[in-house]
Amino acid sequence: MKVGIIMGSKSDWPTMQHAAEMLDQLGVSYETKVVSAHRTPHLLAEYAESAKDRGIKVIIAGAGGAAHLPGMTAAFTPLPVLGVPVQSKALSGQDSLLSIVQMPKGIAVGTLAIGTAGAANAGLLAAQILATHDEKVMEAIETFRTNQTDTILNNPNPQD
Ligand code: RP5
Repeated sequence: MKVGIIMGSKSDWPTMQHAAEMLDQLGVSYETKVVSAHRTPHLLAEYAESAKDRGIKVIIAGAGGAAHLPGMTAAFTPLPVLGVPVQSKALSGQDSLLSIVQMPKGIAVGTLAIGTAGAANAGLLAAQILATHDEKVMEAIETFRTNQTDTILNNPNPQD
């Protein structure tokens, strides 16, 4: 598996499945797992510390509320970590976004948009990172882009 998709709770899956779907579309292998920074802190350490040796190249971490998961994961691994702020009920994901994006200097987390767009783009960005060393993935991304552009150009009328 090239990408690890982790999330703080099973309740994050409806959001995080968009990252998985994007990777499916681009032919990139991945694993999925619930790993909570708060509820399973030892599992988080074990997962992040072992990820590189297991062959994972990029980690996508989604969490909501006081969303420590991406930052703590990044603290335990030198792999690139992409954080997805899950849309929380109480604060619509503003809490998740600020928790993930405001990393102090020295430990980097690449933060995506709140919700499903962020999750899909995390899958896309993970594939783009892999594509720098994988010509097949690069071709899949270029095809994805071309199809996306053609779909819009071939359907210019918003009323159709
Ligand atoms: C976070 O708390 C999870 O990432 C989730 O977004 C949020 C709520 O979790 P549940 O109470 O639904 O399990 O840790």
